[in-house]
Amino acid sequence: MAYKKILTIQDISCVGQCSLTVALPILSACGLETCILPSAVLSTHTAGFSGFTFRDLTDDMPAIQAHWQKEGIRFSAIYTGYLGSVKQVGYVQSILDTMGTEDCVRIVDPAMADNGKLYSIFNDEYVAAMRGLCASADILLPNITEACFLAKVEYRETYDEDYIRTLLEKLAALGARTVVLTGVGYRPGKTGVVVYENGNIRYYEHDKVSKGCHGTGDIYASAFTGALMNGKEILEAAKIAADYTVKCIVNTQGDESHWYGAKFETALGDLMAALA
Ligand code: PXL
Repeated sequence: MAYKKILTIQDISCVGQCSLTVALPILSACGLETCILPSAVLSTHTAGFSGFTFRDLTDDMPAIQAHWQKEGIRFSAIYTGYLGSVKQVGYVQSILDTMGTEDCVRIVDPAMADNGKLYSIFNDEYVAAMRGLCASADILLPNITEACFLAKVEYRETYDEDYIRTLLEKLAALGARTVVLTGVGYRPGKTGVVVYENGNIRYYEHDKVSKGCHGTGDIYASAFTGALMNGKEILEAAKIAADYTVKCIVNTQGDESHWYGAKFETALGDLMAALA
């Protein structure tokens, strides 16, 4: 495989096992040179800790991009996650549109919501900005809550295949070529991932671990990007990422002191083996 340089844009939560502290090691383990653009620096993530600090890095972005442009730096993939502000979404859109190689894959994880609710720092204005970013994505990687906010569809805990198809059609209309929708389960004890392209739906069902963990969306998106950039076909990459994420959650079960994230390091060997 040709050596690939990829860029990931998301926050640094110094403690909490999410975003860049997850993406960087996972992508490196997948054999990819991983460049980062931190969207913000937080003392911890925002889901369960209180009193966290938040340093927004929006205003640093144009100069960083300009320097990379001057150096002729280009990326084979650009993968975005949790961003810091509405204004920043515009800068990230410019990076997606201009900083890729000719065959660059643009992956947007609209990391902003879960379990029917937006994360604490986000609002409707941010959701509207995210809708714009979807148009620059080759692959959009939402969970069902994010998909509902983006597509303006009512969030439901239980649903059928027609509901999911409508959701996917509305999401695709925002402009992404492919949608990979996570956390789709039609039966008790099961969940899965749906790949939607050109009106076609493919589905990978797997076991649902009863108690989920924070940060698993970031683990999933990072492993998916790593597998895809190792030449795996989209559904195969979606499966590899799902199996890896399930292992990370299983390996974290029962450790109450580790409520804030998943022990993704413990299963990196399995991920690397799946790519070999
Ligand atoms: O895992 C998503 C995520 C990323 N970054 C920060 C978060 C969260 C989820 O809550 O708070 C700062």
